[in-house]
Amino acid sequence: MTDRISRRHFLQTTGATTAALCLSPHHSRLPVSSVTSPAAAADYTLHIKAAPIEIAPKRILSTVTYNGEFPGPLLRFKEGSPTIVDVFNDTDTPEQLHWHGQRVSTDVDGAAEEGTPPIPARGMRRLSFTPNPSGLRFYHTHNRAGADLAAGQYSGQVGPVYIDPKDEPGRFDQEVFLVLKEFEPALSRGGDMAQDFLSPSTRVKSLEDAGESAMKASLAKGTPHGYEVGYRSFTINGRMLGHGEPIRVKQGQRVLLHILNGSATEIRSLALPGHSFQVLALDGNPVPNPVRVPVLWLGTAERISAIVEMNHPGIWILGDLADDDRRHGMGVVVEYSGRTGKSVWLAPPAFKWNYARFAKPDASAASPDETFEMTFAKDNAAEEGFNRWSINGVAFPMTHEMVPAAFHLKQGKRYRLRMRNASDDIHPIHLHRHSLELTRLAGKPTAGIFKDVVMIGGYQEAEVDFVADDPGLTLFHCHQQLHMDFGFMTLFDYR
Ligand SMILES: [Cu+2]
Repeated sequence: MTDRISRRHFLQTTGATTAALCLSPHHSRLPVSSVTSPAAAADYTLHIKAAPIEIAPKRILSTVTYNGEFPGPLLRFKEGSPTIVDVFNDTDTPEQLHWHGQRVSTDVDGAAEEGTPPIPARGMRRLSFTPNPSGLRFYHTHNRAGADLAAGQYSGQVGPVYIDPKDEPGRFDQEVFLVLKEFEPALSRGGDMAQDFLSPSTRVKSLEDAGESAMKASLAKGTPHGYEVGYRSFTINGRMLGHGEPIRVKQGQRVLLHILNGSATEIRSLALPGHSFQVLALDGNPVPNPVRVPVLWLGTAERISAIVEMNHPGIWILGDLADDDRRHGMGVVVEYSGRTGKSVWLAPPAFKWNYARFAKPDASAASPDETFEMTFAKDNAAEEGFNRWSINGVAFPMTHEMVPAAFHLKQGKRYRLRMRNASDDIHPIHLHRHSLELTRLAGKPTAGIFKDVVMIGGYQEAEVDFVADDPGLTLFHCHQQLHMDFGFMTLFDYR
């Protein structure tokens, strides 16, 4: 990368103007605000395009991908070194590419709601930005899918980003990136799946009463449950369990796993029989207390970086705890050298997932300058059979028009979001372009865990803080595609 940067610098300083880009009539859109020098070479080039992907022998799907691959290529950046990425849209639909977890401008971030220009159909955008903060990030489409299960993140538009920090925490022998993703979605009226893996599990009676009575009233009117999405096939790095390359290890190795839940809608879990995970980072951000756990849980769009000490030789399945999903592909084989035979799955001991486990027990968070209350509610099957979601009673409009911000920030101030979930679903809540510090989970205070997606349990409360340090419209939403597409969004702006 050093060579390319010095070449770019050379071209800029010598005033070279020769366009290195192939500007066909289809590739005419170059937004001025994000252009550096047309003569500079891009560090990465992405093509959004439909392509066949083989998830198992003779099981070939067609989906929209980055560069014809699933997952999209690993983009590796150096913290603080400016980069250029050219994104070509080879489809007939305008696209948004979101740099999830990075602190970038609204012009680059990739959210129409913030005013990011689209990557035009059959056109391109050159994106110029300084990658930060370091750690495991990712890129994905930010298009609304609505009822179209081929669009948005139901497609194959997901790829990992790793921003190399100045100092890598933890010694390791091998680094493995794992992208978890389901394919072949379908709608069902199956109601909600119970999910009781979060700790603390304290529910708030008033939220439960409100949610349950709203649901009862809706069902009493004869309205069926709103649509949910299920999947026929499950993959890690685009291959169903048993059909990809195994993770090949040697006894005594320390393997650093960078795991990304690339799902549009699902929460995932992972265990490796006989092994534990030492969690170094959540959503790419190092945790204060990197303890070992037997099971990992990741809401939609969450990431975990964890070390596994390979000290239990055999042929094992690193897989999802849900038997049905694992049998339909959600797993990858871990193979010790010199071992042969069939891969083995063993269910792990019962274990509850608590983010605060990775915090320093006595840490306390700074006081906020202002606190915003937010109540999340579900209006059963209210939008053509889909559940409609609201924040403080307002469902984000499903239009292409820009919507005014509901919350107003002052630069440099610290804000607390007191989130109250009046539904029985777990919501992976995401804030664009900022980091969230977890300050209270189901009534228990905590501090020092920084994330960009936070799961809030059914009928639970959680509090998260952020510092308004990246001016511009800032999108806040549930990352579950069915929820964000049907109202579960709002905007912050800066005064
Ligand atoms: Cu949600």
